[in-house]
Amino acid sequence: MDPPALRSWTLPAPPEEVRVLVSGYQSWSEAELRPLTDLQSVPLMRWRQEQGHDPAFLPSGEAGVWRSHTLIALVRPDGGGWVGCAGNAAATFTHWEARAGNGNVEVTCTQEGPPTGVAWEETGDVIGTLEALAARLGQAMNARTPPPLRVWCSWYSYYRDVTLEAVLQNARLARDLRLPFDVFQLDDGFQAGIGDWLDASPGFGGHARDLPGPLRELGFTPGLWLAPFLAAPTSRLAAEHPEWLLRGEDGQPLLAGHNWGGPNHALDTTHPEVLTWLRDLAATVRGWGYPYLKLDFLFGGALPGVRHDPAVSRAGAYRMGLQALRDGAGEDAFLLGCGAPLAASVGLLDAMRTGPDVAPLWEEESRRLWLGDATGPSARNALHTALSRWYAHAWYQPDPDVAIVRRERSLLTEEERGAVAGMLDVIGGLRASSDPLGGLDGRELALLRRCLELSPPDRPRTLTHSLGGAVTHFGRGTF
Ligand code: 9PG
Repeated sequence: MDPPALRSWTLPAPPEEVRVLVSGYQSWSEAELRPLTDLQSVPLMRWRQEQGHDPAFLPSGEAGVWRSHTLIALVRPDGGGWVGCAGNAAATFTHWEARAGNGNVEVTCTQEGPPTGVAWEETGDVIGTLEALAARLGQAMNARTPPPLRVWCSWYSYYRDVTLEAVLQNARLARDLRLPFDVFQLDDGFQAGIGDWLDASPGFGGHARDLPGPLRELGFTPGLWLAPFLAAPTSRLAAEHPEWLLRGEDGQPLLAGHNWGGPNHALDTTHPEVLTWLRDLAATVRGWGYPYLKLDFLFGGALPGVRHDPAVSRAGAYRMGLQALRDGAGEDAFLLGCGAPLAASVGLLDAMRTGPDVAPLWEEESRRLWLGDATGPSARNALHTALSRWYAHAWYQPDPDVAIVRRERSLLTEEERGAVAGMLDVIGGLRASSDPLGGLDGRELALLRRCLELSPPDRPRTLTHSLGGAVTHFGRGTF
């Protein structure tokens, strides 16, 4: 049952003239300026719902109804409109719904967790108002915005077949080519299982603790990927500590999405032993020599479920888990979130993936059309989503995901690869690449160097967007 409306407003605007900007729940969720009368995608498959949405506040499936987390903007053709934004997200999820009415638009705001203040403003300048309200939330939650970093990540070239030697080979090449990376980050594939982070996968050809030494010698900061709130049903973690798993009303461990060829469970981050485990895990990998952690699939810590401490809200439970990881990794660790509730992470993470995964192709609409899933990996989805969340600069360093400059094993055209570089420059935040550096020719390397240039973010001048033509006017660029 839906919670009661906290407040509602009737906007005197014809729905067919209004566009809606939603923020989306977590990193991979849909977030773009769209005509209000369009249909907000809702995935047909249940396991996709958990991975892209808040399962307790799914899109309605009705055309003309848009649901958003934390903030929402309704934009008139003249650029003015209405903006709503939560004042704080540390213990409370704030849900917005905009509904096309008969000659007007109905907006309702509900909250899950202890009630907190929300701002609602009519404005002639949606861009400025949204930025100001998002910045206020950032201040209220002590946002961390350290300088951005340039990262090489193993995922989008080696995927789960990554080896210790492949990462070192790329790091040696980066050093020889004087590519300006700060961090070399090992992604998924090194570990024995999801949850079993301390044991090596036989295919990795070594142990993750053996990588930081040589990486340091080559001049790079070592980075490591973890999905610390998940546990595969086949993991040693789940077998040894079934009482740590987050459960549903029926007492069964909850389904926390479906990846790596099977379902996953999530940890109950209000359980004192889980908090100790998370703190020790982060301290252990920090001790191996990793001060940069990419913490992925974090939505698992905020799923609706029956918790050890039932008095803690979902946002509160999620932050208890994050705080344990922060305590273990240390104040000076650089923590990047991914697949993470966006606003509930402010103050505990240094950077955040603000879009779905990149892929070596521009656009892939079949998932949206056939499966109702707007969160599919593509360069266009990743960049447009990150652009549509430009205000997140006040919350942490945005991570728009890696640039792909290689021409081999990529469907991106010359023009699209150039557009990626231009959009990254507009977005600001982290800069990352995953291309195998050995295969790049002079032109590709030149483009990579361009993509790695750190630049301050632009702010949009107008919020113009056409999905078909992939047009967004932001600051300097038109793409
Ligand atoms: C490692 C990868 C990389 C990548 C992350 C994340 O919705 N999904 O089904 C979905 C699956 C995987 C995924 C993103 C979304 O990728 O974003 O950078 O670290 O995990 O497994």
